[in-house]
Amino acid sequence: MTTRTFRAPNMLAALQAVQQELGPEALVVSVRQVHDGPAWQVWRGKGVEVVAMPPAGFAPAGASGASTALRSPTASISNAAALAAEIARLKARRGDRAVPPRSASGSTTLSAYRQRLITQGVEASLVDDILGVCAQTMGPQGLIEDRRVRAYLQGQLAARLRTRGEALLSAHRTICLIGARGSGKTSIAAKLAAQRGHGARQQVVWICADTHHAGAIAEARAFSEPLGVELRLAYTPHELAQQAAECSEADLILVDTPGCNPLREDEVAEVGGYLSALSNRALYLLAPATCKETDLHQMLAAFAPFRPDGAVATHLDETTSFGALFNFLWRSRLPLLYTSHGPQALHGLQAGRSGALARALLEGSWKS
Ligand SMILES: Nc1nc2c(ncn2[C@@H]2O[C@H](COP(=O)(O)OP(=O)(O)OP(=O)(O)O)[C@@H](O)[C@H]2O)c(=O)[nH]1
Ligand SMILES: [Mg+2]
Repeated sequence: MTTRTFRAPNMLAALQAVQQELGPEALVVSVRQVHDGPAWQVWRGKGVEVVAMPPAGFAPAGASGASTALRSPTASISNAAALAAEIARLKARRGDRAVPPRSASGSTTLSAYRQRLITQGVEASLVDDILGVCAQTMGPQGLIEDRRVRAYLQGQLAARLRTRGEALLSAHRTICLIGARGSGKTSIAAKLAAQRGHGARQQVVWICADTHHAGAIAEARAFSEPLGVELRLAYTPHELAQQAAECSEADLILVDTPGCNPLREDEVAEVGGYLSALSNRALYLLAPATCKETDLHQMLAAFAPFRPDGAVATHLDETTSFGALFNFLWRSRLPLLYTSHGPQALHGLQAGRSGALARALLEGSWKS
């Protein structure tokens, strides 16, 4: 009887093609790895070739694009379960990850998502891990449904991130904001003051420790006064400790620090001096989504001895690329505490949601 040859990027896809062409009763006569063929070079330059025969009395549904060849059987695999076992054996021997299959339409569903995530800048090895798990878990039918694949990938990406619940966040009584110049420290102080003071009617005190840079005090005043938030100034770490001690009744103390270049020891030491002055404080590291990943790690490394509690992602509305931020949070294991997506003091602050960042990676834009 005539055998037919099916080539695909992986075993599951090959099996799916066999079943589509020859029906579920098809007889698989051989399976082998192949190393050529441009269709799957996007993955690893390897693919799978399955030779199968239609069952007795099989009537083909119509013409197909698959190549046909006469072959003698090279293996005695006669059903899908046996093939699956053979697949597992071959994979284990090869030490390879599962490779996403092609959809029936010919376009590679997971390949498109891979391209999207790589373009976003997500670490390639992580992308391949997630897609491999997706391919194995969802099966050929599930992979054809874009909606399901997307939801699955979003869940997998989100699972790589850590966040803190609202209850834990509201338990932070003294919050120090640190970060590069322009990263959004003062804006986050204003947003938190608005949310917790204006919104939740808590007593908020704003301590401005950024007292040496031109305009910083005036800016702090411009934000705090309309919000009815008490503003205090700290010119030295000692003054900061005193000011904080005097506000022991406040529900929330916000400490805005000077912008810092992590490559400048003197600047790190200056901010570090303020942080050391407070014994019981939460430390929020500002992480602009517009920053390179290495810059974010540099900042974290500079302040690691002060044990940051988490990151506040800012400027999310100013980019279409979220891979650097994602990689940083994933690699550092730093919880995403808050997100900011706008310059306005009263808007654009949300508790960190891993799903929202995962979604931004897949959609290329931030949705509040
Ligand atoms: N679009 C957008 N703009 C933001 C966001 N956060 C802050 N900004 C703007 O970015 C600029 C810098 O923000 P600041 O809050 O002053 O930053 P900073 O870290 O206090 O800066 P320095 O005090 O100079 O170190 C301001 O114009 C803000 O309005 C955000 O999430 N989205
Ligand atoms: Mg500032």
